[in-house]
Amino acid sequence: MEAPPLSSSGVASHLRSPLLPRLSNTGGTWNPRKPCSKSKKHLSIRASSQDSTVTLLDYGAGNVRSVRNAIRYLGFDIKDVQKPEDILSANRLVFPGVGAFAAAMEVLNQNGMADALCMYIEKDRPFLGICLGLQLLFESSEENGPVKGLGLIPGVVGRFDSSSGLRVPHIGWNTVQITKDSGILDDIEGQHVYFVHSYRVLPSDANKDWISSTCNYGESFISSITRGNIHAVQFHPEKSGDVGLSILRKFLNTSSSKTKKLACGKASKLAKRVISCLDVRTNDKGDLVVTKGDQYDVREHRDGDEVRNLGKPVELAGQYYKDGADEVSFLNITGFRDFPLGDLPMLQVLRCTSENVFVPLTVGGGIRDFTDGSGRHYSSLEVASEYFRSGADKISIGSDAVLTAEEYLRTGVKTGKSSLEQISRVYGNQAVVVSIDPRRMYVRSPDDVEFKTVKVTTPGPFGEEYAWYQCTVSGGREGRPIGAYELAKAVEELGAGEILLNCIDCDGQGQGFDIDLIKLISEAVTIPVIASSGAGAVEHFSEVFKKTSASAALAAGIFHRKEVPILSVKEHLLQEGIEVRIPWT
Ligand code: 1PR
Repeated sequence: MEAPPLSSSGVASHLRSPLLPRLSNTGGTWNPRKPCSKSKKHLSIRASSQDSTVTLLDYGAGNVRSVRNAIRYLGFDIKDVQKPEDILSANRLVFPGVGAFAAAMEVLNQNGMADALCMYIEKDRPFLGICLGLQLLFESSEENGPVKGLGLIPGVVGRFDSSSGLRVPHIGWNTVQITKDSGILDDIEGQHVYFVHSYRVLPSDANKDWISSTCNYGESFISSITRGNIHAVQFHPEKSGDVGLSILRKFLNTSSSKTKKLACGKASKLAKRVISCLDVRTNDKGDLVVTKGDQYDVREHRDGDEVRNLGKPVELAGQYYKDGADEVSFLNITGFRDFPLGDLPMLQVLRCTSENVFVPLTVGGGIRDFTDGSGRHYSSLEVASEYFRSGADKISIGSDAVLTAEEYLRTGVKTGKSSLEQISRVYGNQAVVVSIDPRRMYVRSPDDVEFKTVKVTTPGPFGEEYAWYQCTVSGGREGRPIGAYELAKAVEELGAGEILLNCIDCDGQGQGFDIDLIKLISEAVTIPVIASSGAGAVEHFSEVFKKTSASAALAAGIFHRKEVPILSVKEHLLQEGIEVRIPWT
């Protein structure tokens, strides 16, 4: 099957919700300058009587499964918007905007959705916009623009300024300053909520009456708006654990007895994240299990050389969520040789996990173009789309990104055709992680290699004072002619939103992170870097955050072997003066 072509919006037609094909059949063309309120007269508000039903506006450009799951988890049914009248008859409308601004406006402007939305909001009907669902309410966006928005609130959506070293996208758990009573954000002062975005709106005199909270990230930006029954938030309540569920619960108006009162928190800024990683593969009996290697070797080397089995992926992910993990990552470690869409259990793992885990989920392994035995072609975009549809918030690309970066460095040309470029264009770079699997290579002098070296803290076996970090593919099986430094810089240019930085030498050793490597990479790029490999004690986490600019630390074995609970890691970090999210219990 050939991948369907991208539309002018950049949204592949196969990614769209059932709404989209019908909309595109109207023959309407998108006019970015078209105001949203031309043909309102024939529309009328008609409230539905179904109280337990939430109407969801999903225009099909990304993962709204998490929002669906959170709404269902809170005991509500979902009615999908199929036509503008469904917006007007909604009792409560949730608009979890995802993807790019222009693509969203294109869809909304077709077939009167934008008009219906404006009318619904102007009539003060209960509305909750999330992320892009907030930004679209403003006048215009600079994202691939200028592009006109719904124009209901004065203000322009602009990109965070990374010129002075601010890491963009703004990914992670940050706090908000409440500026007015909104009814739904009462409990979140001093608590962390999850943000993931590169664009934001600044407060101004013209929009100040709408603002209910601001957030500080390099500058103060609008994190929520409220007027009457109209609410919109820049962060993701559906990914903000119990704090986020409490916001959704309040919006959905469940009885107050069910609403837990959150303790007032002390959070004040962007938290360093602690991520739990589950390396997943099929064992020799054909079961999908969580495994863990020593320097990437996952076999026991006794009892028949079996794949180490550390538990069931869905159960472990659920446990880590309860224990306070800020994110959960699944790495399908044999994805490089198996076709991931053939790996239905992995998709099922994502679906089941996302029903009960309300923090971000990343999935990696095997994301690349693929032609199966019968000659059928699958694009990497299709593979990623299936992962997003199944509940992933971010996808992680390993081997394929190495080959893409090599090609880019050789030719100097961005083809736009690589997995990395295509997925980040359609889903946004905040949804694309590049996973690097480097191996330390000692050298006597930086002149010995063409790649960037570091002066190592501990000299090599023959007294070598320098090392470069060689990238590998296929789960560390093949070394490539590119260094981690060169790769990191190249993939940032190609559209990666985050780097997951492993180290084969440290993996599973419990001796601490490779500080030399993490310092090198986190200072080379302006996107967030996740330090990975080697955690064996709580002190290793504080060390990596104090000595490097890593935004997050990922660990596997220490948690799987139950050596240290996630909460103990966080309490230690707090004692060391490092801000972390303490989940509400
Ligand atoms: O190349 O796009 O198919 O992606 C494959 C993905 O699977 C990559 O992200 C790669 O890192 C991962 N992978 C491949 N083989 C292995 C293996 O272990 N044999 N796992 C593997 C890598 C590394 C970490 C690990 C940390 C923390 N695992 O994610 O969890 O090192 O471990 P620790 O805290 O116990 O030290 P593609």
